Amino acid sequence: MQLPIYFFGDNHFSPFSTLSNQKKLEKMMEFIDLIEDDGGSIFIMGDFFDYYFEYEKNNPNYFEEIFSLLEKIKKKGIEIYFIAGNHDYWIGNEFRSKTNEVFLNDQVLSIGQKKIYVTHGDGILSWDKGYKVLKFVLRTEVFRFFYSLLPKKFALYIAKKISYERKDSHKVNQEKLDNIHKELINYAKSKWNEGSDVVIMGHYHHSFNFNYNKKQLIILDDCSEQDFNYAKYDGESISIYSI
Ligand SMILES: [Mn+2]
Repeated sequence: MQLPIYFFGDNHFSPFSTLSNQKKLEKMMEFIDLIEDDGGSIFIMGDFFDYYFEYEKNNPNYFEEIFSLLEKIKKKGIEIYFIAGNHDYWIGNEFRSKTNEVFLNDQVLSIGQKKIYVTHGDGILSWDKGYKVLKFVLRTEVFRFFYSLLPKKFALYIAKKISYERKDSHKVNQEKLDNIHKELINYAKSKWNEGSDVVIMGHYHHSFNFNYNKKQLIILDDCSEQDFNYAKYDGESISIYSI
């Protein structure tokens, strides 16, 4: 993996052609223009797509524009890595071919001076026990097989419903937010104890940066129409930016 590494995610590109999608795509192009001279790698932290399910054949091309952008990025010599989020773990060979490498599970990057633990961030909170079971079921090959038998239109309808409800769940009050941070800091501590210096995640759609004894927990905000949030790791330190 080439340095510098740019981490971002939660773009939630929709399979439906919308104005919001277009604006997000323009923001992402702005970001690519900014970094392309330095080369390096982009590390997409999951939920890049709001809904993604790749069929074995006759795949609908909902994401043609995004795929061609990824191809352009790769041609510029920038490497592309991707870790699956809860909205886009049904990736397949077509998406893989646009990237350098795709990860379905958490990763530890040992490049430069720091060890970086990368996770999308879902399934960590202790009160999310039901979701942890669901996460396991949704990721099985059996589920994937039966889901792929559904008419594509119907599958898309389900996806729209799920996506809408999940978005709503991101609206939380300060007390809930404090509790979430407490749990995520504890989670980060367990990774720091295993030797990682930085724990980086997305998923929670807000920005949080916690430093403790030279160790760091970074929660990246999403990449919306207005703001493209990212972290840059140059091999020595990791900093957070927004454009
Ligand atoms: Mn997520």
